[in-house]
Parts: sequence; structure tokens; C-alpha cells
Amino acid sequence: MIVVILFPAECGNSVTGTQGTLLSPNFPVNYNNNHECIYSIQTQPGKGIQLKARAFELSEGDVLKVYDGNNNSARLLGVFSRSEMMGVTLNSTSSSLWLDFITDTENTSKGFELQFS
Ligand SMILES: [Ca+2]
Repeated sequence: MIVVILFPAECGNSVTGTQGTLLSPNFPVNYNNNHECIYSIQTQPGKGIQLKARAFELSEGDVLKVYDGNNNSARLLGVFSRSEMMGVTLNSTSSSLWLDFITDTENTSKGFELQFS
């Protein structure tokens, strides 16, 4: 059975399904300083995940790290700040993605809206 998650995950959530949306905390209102949010995505075994940003706006010093697996020791697919993830499509080789959103002590921005499928 395929479970489709239609509601967005919040900070620190994990989602299981073949498509969905991930939002930064408070999106589209600015995220907070000194945050670390972990998102994990799990799709069907044997299937990869494609991840794209519909919106991506981080302040310098705040980063989103994307790992190809189910923890942060998996292969790093990319580290993104400012608007660096706009126009980028990430493809996992595993059936999970692990995202680590880390904000520093000053300056916040709108954050991100990511779509996976
Ligand atoms: Ca910041």
C-alpha cells in the first residue's frame, strides 16, 4: 500500500510516502535563530526520491544539508544556503532522504518549501 502524505511536515518530522511537501518552520514567515530541524523522507523500498525547491530563501550562515539515506552519516547530496537550491533537482539513490536545517544566531529569512516525489 502506498501512503500519500498531503499535509506538510513540520520541524523535526518524518514523512513516509511517494510525494509530499516539506516546509521550514513558520513558512512563509521567517524561521527562528538557533534552530536545528531534521526532516526524513521515506519512500517505497527500491524507489529513489526526487527533491526540488518551490521556494528557497535562507540567510547567509543558515544551511540545509541533504543526505542520501536515513541518517547524517549517509552520502551528502548537497549543502545549500541563500537561494542556492532554486533550480536544483536532487535525486537519491536510496529510498530515503535525511535533511538537516541549521540556523545560526542572527538573521533569519523566509525559509523553504520543498517538494519530493
Ligand atoms: Ca541566520
